[in-house]
Amino acid sequence: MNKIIITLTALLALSCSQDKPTAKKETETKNTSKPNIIVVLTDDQGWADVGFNGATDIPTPNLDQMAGEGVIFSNGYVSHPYCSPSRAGLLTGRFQARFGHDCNMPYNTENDETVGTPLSEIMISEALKEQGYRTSAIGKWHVGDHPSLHPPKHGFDHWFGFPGGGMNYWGISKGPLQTIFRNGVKVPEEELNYLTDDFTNEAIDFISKKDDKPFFMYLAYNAPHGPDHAVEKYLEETKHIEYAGRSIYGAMVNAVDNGVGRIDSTLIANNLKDNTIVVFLSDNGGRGEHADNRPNRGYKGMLFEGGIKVPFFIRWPNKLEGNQVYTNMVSSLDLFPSFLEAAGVNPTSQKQLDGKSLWPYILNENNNKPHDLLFWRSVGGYEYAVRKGDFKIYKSATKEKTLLFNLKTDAYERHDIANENPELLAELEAEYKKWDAKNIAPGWLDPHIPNCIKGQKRWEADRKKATFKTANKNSHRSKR
Ligand SMILES: [Ca+2]
Repeated sequence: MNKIIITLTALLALSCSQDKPTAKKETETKNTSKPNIIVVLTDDQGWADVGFNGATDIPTPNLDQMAGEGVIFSNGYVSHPYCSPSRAGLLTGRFQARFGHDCNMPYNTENDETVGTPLSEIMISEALKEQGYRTSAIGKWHVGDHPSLHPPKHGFDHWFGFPGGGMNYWGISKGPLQTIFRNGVKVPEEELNYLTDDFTNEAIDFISKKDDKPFFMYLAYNAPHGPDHAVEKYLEETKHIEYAGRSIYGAMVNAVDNGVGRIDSTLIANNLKDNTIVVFLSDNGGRGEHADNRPNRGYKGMLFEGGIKVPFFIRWPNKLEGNQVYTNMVSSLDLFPSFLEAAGVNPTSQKQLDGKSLWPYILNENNNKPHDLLFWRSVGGYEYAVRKGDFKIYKSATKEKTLLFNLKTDAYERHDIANENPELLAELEAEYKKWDAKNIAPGWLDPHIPNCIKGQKRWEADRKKATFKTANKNSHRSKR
């Protein structure tokens, strides 16, 4: 057995709370036919906010079961620490800096067709459509506000969701970016109950349609991104969490888990489970409040591990054995070439792709690492990071320094070893420059830089406040 594949213990022999029909293998689609593909993307979910990564407070029984039936990535990264650019990378299979998609779309203006992932970029949906797939995008879009950049223009046959970066969970319309559309037509608000459930229902409808074609579904829940809205059914599941904010956040995660479980039951009921690839991941590290990124430092927006390392698994019963953890680093950019290969296309035929097909690695056919190096660039290099093996540099704007960490001995990135290792620092800086030479400047800017500066100032002020001595010091002492 490959030493980098570790068989999971009973930890992952987790039971599922749902009753599921037993799959009848003999009626399954033949192994040789093109697999269906579902990407479940969550929004701002922390690394440790799933049971399969150690959460003990938020119940995610369905995700845990499915992760246990596939391969969990313990060093799974996205290509950007926040929403829009990360999605642009995932959907195109390219470092989004290649086409200047370094920032979220500006919030305060009406954006035109020049702001977002341009149509000249090929998305997974388009490549799979060429291979005979029917394609669906459900949930949050956020890679192009303008109608000329919406999912139907990027190769999706079916679209149900909202164009912008966030929205209330009740489906109440507020301008064109926060309105639920189905194939470009506004969905009446009375048809919507709770978006997480609404997205699940739409996904089940799409999967259940009888069709000879295989399908590709990009199911991008906006949960557990703010605003913090939940319904009683899910709040009931997290009522043991005493910290109210996390109990609501946990309910939002539980709603996703419930949805994914219902989708899995649908796959089983339609004899599709064995030949359907299901990938689950978050679009970036957990949000600053209520999420848990431990054992990683930092959160969404930062290039510490907490901003870019995400809960991530892949399941394909026809090909992949379950109970595996793959520990080498992989990227969300690897999904596009992996899907192409699964659909029977040589992934190297698409020269623009930056990722690698993961099948040879996770099927134990190739014992090398998929990546020697991974790179991150935020807002045109305002911050950047490079990971090579166990080492990582992080040019942190807020810390005003390029930090160097050994992730093998210091998973939490507590000890900056840059000063003691100038040669290694210089080597990784040179790798960044070489990689960045192929990128272009950001096509537009967002408020990330002022937000980072504000966040750092608030952090410093809070810590300083903690040192203020109060006049009651002596009286407090005398009481003891
Ligand atoms: Ca996000």
